[in-house]
Amino acid sequence: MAKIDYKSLRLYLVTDSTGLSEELFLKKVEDALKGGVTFLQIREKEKSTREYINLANKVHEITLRYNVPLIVDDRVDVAMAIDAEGVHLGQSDMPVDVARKMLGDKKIIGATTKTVEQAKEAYEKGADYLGVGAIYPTTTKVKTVLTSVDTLKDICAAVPVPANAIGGLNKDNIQILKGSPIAGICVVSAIMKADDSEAAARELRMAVDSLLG
Ligand code: TZP
Ligand code: MG
Repeated sequence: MAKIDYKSLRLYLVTDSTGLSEELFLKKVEDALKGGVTFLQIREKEKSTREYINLANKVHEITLRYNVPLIVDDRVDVAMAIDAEGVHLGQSDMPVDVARKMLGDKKIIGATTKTVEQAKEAYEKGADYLGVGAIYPTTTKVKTVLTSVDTLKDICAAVPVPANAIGGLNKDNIQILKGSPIAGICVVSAIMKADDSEAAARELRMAVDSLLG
């Protein structure tokens, strides 16, 4: 059986705790899940390992209640420490095949890819899904370049694993993805920066459901 149900990638929230108290951050995470987020990645760039593990454990308690997979950005050690459902690896992180050896076959491994070549390599090394972007410029702190929708389509056609679009996406601009065989979208700000993260997730979920059918 496939580890990931294709539809579970539909609305993928990547978290950002910057500027939020822990209490408000955790509330936003839970609100987002109430609003219809289907997949969740904890992404922390500034925290110490201990802080990352502490926060990830708290997020995991919430995601388990909503039956939504929790993926840890970059850090295979943190993912193992909290028994997360998986890890997400960028092009400068641990190679996918190395992570696969450490995590075993049951865990989910996602990979960021911006070209068909990177996508094929990630798939061949054992990635379960791909994140592709940035589709639009992003205000989230990330080193990235833009990826065209044509490249996104080429990636979807080149590999049998599901791919999600990421980067600057919100309910008003995802029409550009119409006709791309993506599994879903990944967002940070559209939900994390919304005053009401539950309402934002709900509206985004409706928009992505109507986009992808
Ligand atoms: N990778 C490519 S763009 C991006 C990441 C992590 C950030 C997306 O954030 P936002 O706020 O949805 O543009
Ligand atoms: Mg990374």
